[in-house]
Amino acid sequence: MIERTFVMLKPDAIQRGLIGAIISRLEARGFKPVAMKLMRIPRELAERHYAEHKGKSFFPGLIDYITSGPVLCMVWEGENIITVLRTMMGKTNPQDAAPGTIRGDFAQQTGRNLIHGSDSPESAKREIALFFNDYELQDYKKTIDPWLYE
Ligand code: D4T
Repeated sequence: MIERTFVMLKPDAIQRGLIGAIISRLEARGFKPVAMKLMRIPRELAERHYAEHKGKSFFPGLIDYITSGPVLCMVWEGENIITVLRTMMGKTNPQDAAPGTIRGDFAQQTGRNLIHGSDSPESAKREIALFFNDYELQDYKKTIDPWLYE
């Protein structure tokens, strides 16, 4: 099934100059960008995005980190992308992430794990609505689509 997912390159990805390296993996896989914007997340929005973690010991550090600099917020589309992207990202703790995954190739610690991707269709819907207006989401065909999907 063709799905959409919310993807965020976190401040460490921007600071380390890894935007291109990470995005090129998604493009090469055949996924389609639907929306992108570089932004500094207001604290209140960060707290809503990570609401499920409120009260946990790492929550304040997580909010400080995610609001510490610009992030690249994106929506990407593709076949079963929610699960496939999570696989491409690797485990939350980069030390457990397999080589060949984004975290397994580029990151070292959970608190600096470069990328966020929605973990379910419900999260994707909620997170896309949190960060984007409808008019910012592009519906378009690519001529290469028949070479990706039979
Ligand atoms: P995100 O949501 O950023 O894509 O990460 P994951 O989906 O892979 O992991 P998560 O929701 O369990 O954690 C969200 C966020 O919190 C940070 N974190 C997490 C942390 O700093 N310390 C911790 O012990 C955990 C579990 C990292 C990702």
